[in-house]
Amino acid sequence: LPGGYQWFYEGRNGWWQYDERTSYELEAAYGSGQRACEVLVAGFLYIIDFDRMVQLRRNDPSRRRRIKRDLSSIPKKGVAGIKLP
Ligand code: V3L
Repeated sequence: LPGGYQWFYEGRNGWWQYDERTSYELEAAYGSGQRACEVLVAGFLYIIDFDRMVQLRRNDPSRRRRIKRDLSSIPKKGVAGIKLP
């Protein structure tokens, strides 16, 4: 993504980077000024709320995670559930 940025979602004790395809979807929606968008990840539909900067499972909004757009160089757990070595 431009400027070395990436999208992250919250894990138990750190941040996970979104997979590449979803990152591009988020970046396109965010960059075009949308306040929210919907993505399909690992079989679940999630609402991405850019006002609150959270991800919510569409059929169970109590499944909520913080998200952020940050430099790809920040400490992270891995990418989309695949742990960094
Ligand atoms: N991209 C990939 N997988 C996701 C995403 C996403 N944006 N959102 C949720 N899941 P929930 P630790 C995460 C997975 O929110 O040890 C991590 O990727 C989510 O995976 O209740 O807590 C790890 O694989 C979870 O397995 O809808 O940091 C795993 O949690 C499942 O969807 C453990 O990470 C339900 O998440």
